[in-house]
Parts: sequence; structure tokens; C-alpha cells
Amino acid sequence: MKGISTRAVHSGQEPDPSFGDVIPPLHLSTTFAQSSPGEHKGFDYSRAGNPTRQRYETCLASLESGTHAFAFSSGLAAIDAIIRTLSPGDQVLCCDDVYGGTFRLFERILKNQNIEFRFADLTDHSTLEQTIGASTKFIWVETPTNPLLKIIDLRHICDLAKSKSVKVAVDNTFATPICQRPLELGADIVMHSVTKYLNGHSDVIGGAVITNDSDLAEQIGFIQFAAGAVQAPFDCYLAHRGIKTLDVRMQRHLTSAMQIAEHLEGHSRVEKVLYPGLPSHPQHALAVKQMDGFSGMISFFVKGDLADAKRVLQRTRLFTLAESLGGVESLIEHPAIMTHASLPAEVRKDLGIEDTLIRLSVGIENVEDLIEDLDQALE
Ligand code: P1T
Repeated sequence: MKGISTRAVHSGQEPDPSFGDVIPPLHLSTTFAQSSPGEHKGFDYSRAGNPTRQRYETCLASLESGTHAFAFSSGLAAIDAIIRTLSPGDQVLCCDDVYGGTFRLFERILKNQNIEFRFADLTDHSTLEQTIGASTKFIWVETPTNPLLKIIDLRHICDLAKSKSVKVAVDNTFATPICQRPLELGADIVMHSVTKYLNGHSDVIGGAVITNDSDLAEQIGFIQFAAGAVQAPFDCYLAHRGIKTLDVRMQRHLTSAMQIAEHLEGHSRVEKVLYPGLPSHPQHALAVKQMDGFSGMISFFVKGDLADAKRVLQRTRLFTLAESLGGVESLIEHPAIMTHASLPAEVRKDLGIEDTLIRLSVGIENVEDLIEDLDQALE
């Protein structure tokens, strides 16, 4: 198999047979001519399948070492489709620290379909064993988690889950396949908010599901076709284009993030830094073993209170105060008020998502400019 950067550039990008376009054309058509009822060239209607989407899905599958991939209209639509494979009465055991929107989808929508969600600290192996029950069908893992950047042992979870016939789903948005490939570690299904690193340019909302379990693939494909949360062709085209530079972008994101994390750790105004690449991170050894790099997300606590955190958030000039992550431009945000506002205050408090917690998405700008920007905001 070719290297991941080669596959990011070439997978699904074979020159078009009609005119030899090196960049395959964008197929916007919603429907396809048939020579006789049911006879066509592989596509009949774009919700069911589209050539631009299919090329992009080939690339997604290749990068995550999967056999099947599905491009969804958002990360949350991808998560929704995975959970819809379950039946009433089934249980999902979920890591306690997840994106606020994932928590909201589980607790306020999917719970009403009689699916139970149990949240537990999956960095603790004894909790994991005790919490898996007879009705547990999926273990849902983010690693690194959003926003506390905990690292969860995928190999351990997958081995344990397999012994109990439970499937493991991994939200690989923060790590990307450049830093971590969960299917290779035994996971059954991987999803992404493509909105983030995979597209990389903050101009597409998208989701992806990748698996090498053909039964799961059949179910996800049917749910996508029947419920309709497909990614539009133009967005597939943009995301596929963005992915070509995924490896080079990630190398810059993670190198700069390491430098910034080290700098913040020595800063007098900073209480604590959370970054899996720092030896002070509680699961640093696991991160070294499990990941090929620690990605570009950093969370840190400023000294003081909410007012001090807000001052920093209002004063950065290169880091834009905005939700989301994974784009070429650096972003800064306040999880308690922004991305994780949908968590009840007591849940946030128990988890440690405090008012002084700030999250950075380190972009690909010159790192010395980013450090200077943070320094003047922290001053
Ligand atoms: O926004 P959407 O493409 O639907 O993806 C949802 C999602 C799923 N999983 C993770 C780990 C995520 O971080 C997200 C979206 N997160 C943000 C918008 C954010 O700022 O954290």
C-alpha cells in the first residue's frame, strides 16, 4: 500500500476518462439518464450516489484503512446515522468528555428513541469493565477528547469490546488519520467532522463514516440513502481537494502546537496546559504509543477567573475568537460558553470544563507570530 500522503493526493483522483482532466470534473447533476428503465451507467439519482461523492468516499476509505466510506452533510449527521443502526433498548457507553453537540444529540434527540447513553471516564479501565452491560451495543470514543484532550486506549477498548461482542465507534476528528487510524487498532467504525482538519479550510460542513465491517456498511448506506443526509457534490469536491494537503497541514499544526504548548506551560499567567505531546499530560505515554503525532489542539487554564479568561479571548488578534477547529487559520474559544454550552453546568463542573478553560486550534501561520499573539493577550 502506498503512503498516506500519496493516497491523499491520488485516491479517487484518477484522470477523467472523457477528456483526461487531471482534476476530475464536478458532477452537479441530481439525476442520470437511463437507456431503458433501470439501465444506467452506475448512478440513477444523486441522493443514492454521485460520481463526485463516490471519488471522495474512495479517498476517505483509503486514508482510514477502511473498505467503505460515506460522506454526510455534517459530522452530527454522520453520528446520527451510526446510532440509528441500534434498536430501542440498546445502550451506548460513551466517553464522558465529548463535543457538546454530540452530547446534545445523544441526550436530547436519540435518547427519546429509547436508546440509553451512559457516560463514563474511559481512561479508567476498571470503570470501563464495570460499565459495559448486557444491552451495551456500542462504545463511543473520542480520543483526543473535546475539549479536555484526554487520550483513551483504543487497543485496550477494542480488545475488551470484542470479547463482549460490543462494537467500538471512534470519533477521529481531532487526531485525523495522519495521527491515528482506529480501524487498524481494532475499531469497527470511524467518523469525522470533515468540517475540521480533513477539509481544513473552514468552508465546508461535512461528516464521514468509514468502516470495514460490511454489515455495518450496508446499514449505514441504507440509512443515508433512506434518510438523505448526503454531502452535496460541491462540498465533496472541496473536501476532497482539501484532503490533498492533509499531511502537510497536520505536520505544521502539530509542530506548532507542540511549541505553543511548551511555551504556555512556562507562562506565569497560565495555570495548566492540556496537550497530549507534553510529558505532563496524564496519558502522554499512551499518546506516544497510540498516535503518530499529537495534532493541533491545545486546551489551557488561565490563572484567575472568567473575567481573566474573557480578557485573553477578546485580545488575541491572529487567533480568531470562534467555534470550530482544524482550519489553516488559528482559532481560540471558550468551551464553557461556546462549544460545550449544551452540557448542564454540573456536568461541565464534574468534568473540569471550568470558566478559566480556553481551547486553541493552532493554525499553520508562523509559530513565532502565534506565540507573540498569545503573549500580548495574556499580558
Ligand atoms: O459540526 P459538525 O460537522 O456537525 O461536527 C460535529 C463534531 C463532531 N465531533 C467532534 C469531535 C467535533 O469537534 C464536532 C464539532 N465541533 C465543533 C464545532 C467545535 O468547535 O468543537
